Amino acid sequence: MTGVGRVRARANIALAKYWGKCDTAHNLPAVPSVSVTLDALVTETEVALDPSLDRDLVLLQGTPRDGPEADKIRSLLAELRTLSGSGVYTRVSSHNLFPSASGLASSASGFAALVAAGERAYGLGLSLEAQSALARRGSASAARSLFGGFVELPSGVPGDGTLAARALHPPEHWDVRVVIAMTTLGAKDVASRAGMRHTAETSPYYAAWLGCAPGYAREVRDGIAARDLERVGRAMEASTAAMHASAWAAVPGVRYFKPSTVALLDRVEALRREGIGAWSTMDAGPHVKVLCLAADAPRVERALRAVEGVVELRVSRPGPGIEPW
Ligand code: 2P0
Repeated sequence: MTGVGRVRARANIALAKYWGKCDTAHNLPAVPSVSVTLDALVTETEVALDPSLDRDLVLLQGTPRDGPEADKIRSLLAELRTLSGSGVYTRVSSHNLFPSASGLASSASGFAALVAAGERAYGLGLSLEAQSALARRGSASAARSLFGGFVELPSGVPGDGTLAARALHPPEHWDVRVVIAMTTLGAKDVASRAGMRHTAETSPYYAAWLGCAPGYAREVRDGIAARDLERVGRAMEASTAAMHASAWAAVPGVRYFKPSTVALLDRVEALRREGIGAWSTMDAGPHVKVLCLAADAPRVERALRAVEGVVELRVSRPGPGIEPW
């Protein structure tokens, strides 16, 4: 047993979206998703075994936490403890180097870093695939953050808890950028998990979402393999729109848009009319992420910075998977 694990993980952005589960108990996605891991959105986590503790101590951004988020963390640590046969609790300290819980996928990098640091602390020597399957139980999108570059998480089969993400291409496969335009730095109103559950339970468009999502994921995957930005961009925008339409049609509606969100989506369309290959996506929050070629990123960044309501911008290249620090 090594006693301490320190891991850096990065958030990822889904180019084809996950929204809805086919098995809530195992946290299995109902649709396949495809993502790119983002170099610029980093979480650093340390897990240290501490024989003096009688429960896991969870510090997020330096502050001790309890409540549902800490419970999810403790339940993953309990899994790792069971696998190790150890009875020793841990002190967990995790820092997001970007705004948390506002639609920037902090749960993805957070749970990926937690599982990877925890399995090192307990000296388990788990495969990346096994770590990905464990991280998925914390947050399905976290399964993808174990890997760098372009990553796929297939849809689940109810009852099969082994589902993991897999790497499709390394970061250097394609020199694209994701320009992240943040429209607020606060936490979002409706957490992803609650939003997708409510969509599945009440939206008349949820069935339509389940019907179209696998085709968009295939198109995104094939477009990435061919480095075809327009093909990826069209399918990504369609996936985003279908996901959000299903949520919006829930009763009552789950709507993540702010006025500045719509202004950004309009600006991206206008950029295309100006001849720039820029394509937008959104997650469970009001920010807009724009996929473009590296050479166009400065122009895209300038254009988005001028949109009213944009409070911060980051430009990210495809990033690596988990790494020790
Ligand atoms: C995604 N999102 O594919 C989609 C697109 C948000 C919109 O995965 O319930 O935190 O913990 O598995 O992974 C966010 O949902 O949800 C998410 P749970 P998660 O990136």
